[in-house]
Amino acid sequence: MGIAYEDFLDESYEPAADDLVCEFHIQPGQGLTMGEAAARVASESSNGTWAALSPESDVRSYSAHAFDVAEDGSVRVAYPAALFEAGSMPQILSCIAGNIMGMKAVDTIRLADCEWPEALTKGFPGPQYGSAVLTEILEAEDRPALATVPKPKVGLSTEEHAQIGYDAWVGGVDLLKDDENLTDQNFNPFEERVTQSLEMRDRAESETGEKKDYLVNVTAETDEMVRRAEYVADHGGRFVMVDVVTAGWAAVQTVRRRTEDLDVAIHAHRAMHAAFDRLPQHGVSMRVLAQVSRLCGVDHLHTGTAGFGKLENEDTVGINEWLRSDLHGLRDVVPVTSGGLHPGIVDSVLDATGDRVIVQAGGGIHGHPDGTEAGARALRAAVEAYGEGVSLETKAETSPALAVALEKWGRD
Ligand code: CAP
Ligand code: MG
Repeated sequence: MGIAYEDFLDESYEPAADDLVCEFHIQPGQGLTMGEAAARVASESSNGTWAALSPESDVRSYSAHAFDVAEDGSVRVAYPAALFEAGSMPQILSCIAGNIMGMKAVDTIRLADCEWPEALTKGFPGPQYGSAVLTEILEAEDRPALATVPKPKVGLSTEEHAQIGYDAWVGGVDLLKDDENLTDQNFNPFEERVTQSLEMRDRAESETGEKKDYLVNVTAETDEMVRRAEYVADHGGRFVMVDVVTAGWAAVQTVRRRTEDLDVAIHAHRAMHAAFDRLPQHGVSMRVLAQVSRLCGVDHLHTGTAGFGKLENEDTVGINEWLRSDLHGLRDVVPVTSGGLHPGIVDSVLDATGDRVIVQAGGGIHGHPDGTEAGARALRAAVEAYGEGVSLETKAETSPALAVALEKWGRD
């Protein structure tokens, strides 16, 4: 029994319950119809190749099926669960987002969405806490949690960094966060930063009576990243931050396994996601990167500001909905809204994202004309106004810090 390209197209295919079903958007390569290009995608991402094969045994049960081929360029491909090593994200991605990304049979190809069957999902741990962090580790029952990243991103000394953390915490922020390019440099070494910042956290906690914490960037080579996560836990930290795309999914899986015993939650930053998702016709969508992040087990994930702020975002609202939806019993993930955010746009952003999110601002706090503490006060007032159903302008009448922020940055 042979396997040739055309064997992978099956317009009448009905996916089985255990199939991983992927939606691709493709632009066929020169001279190919949609159906021909779709068949090649299904072939190369499962068990076919450019040459027709005649294996002795029947390997067809491991073949993918391309179906629902639409002239607008969308196609669904169903992969039998047996093709995959459940629990290995690199193996799964090598199939569904591997060689096909560079095949000449398609001019462009976008992995837009996946439907994850229970058979694969159960190989992954999912988040340890998910939205339970908002109440189990923090005290953000009835409002979004607030986070801030000191700016300038790099170059501050350890003392300056810890002091900024303290100012932000007492101003009303819940979480200090390291920036993605701050790891272990000479001007602000990792271990010193952790101990000094956590000391400041304890001080801020006892002065404000609120729970405060620190999202420590542990991103590094995998063994070192695990060592850093242990260091954070040993010194009383309850969160680590991992830059998940640059670190790689295997590393994220390792950190998740290790942090199970450490009882620390994982904050996922997503630097470099735009290399995969910015061009809408090609690559891997942020929706799929978010799905992968949840399976691998992060507790928070940056998903953008729904079009407000400084960065291009893809489908923040739909992705947030997916992160909160049921996935065969895995915990949810808290979306983090960030990137050019300031008090004057908090209400519009929260209208789009909902309020079970972490609101993160760097420049929108530290760029406040009266400094970090006032900036934190302004952001907290803006978020509280939203919860109270009061306009930012009305709230600013009793919050001078918010009034200054609105004056400085306006409302968009
Ligand atoms: C935001 C930020 C975050 C981005 C990441 C920055 O700072 O710290 O890394 O939000 O983007 O360095 O740009 P500002 P996203 O608040 O000063 O803009 O959340 O979209 O993944
Ligand atoms: Mg940053």
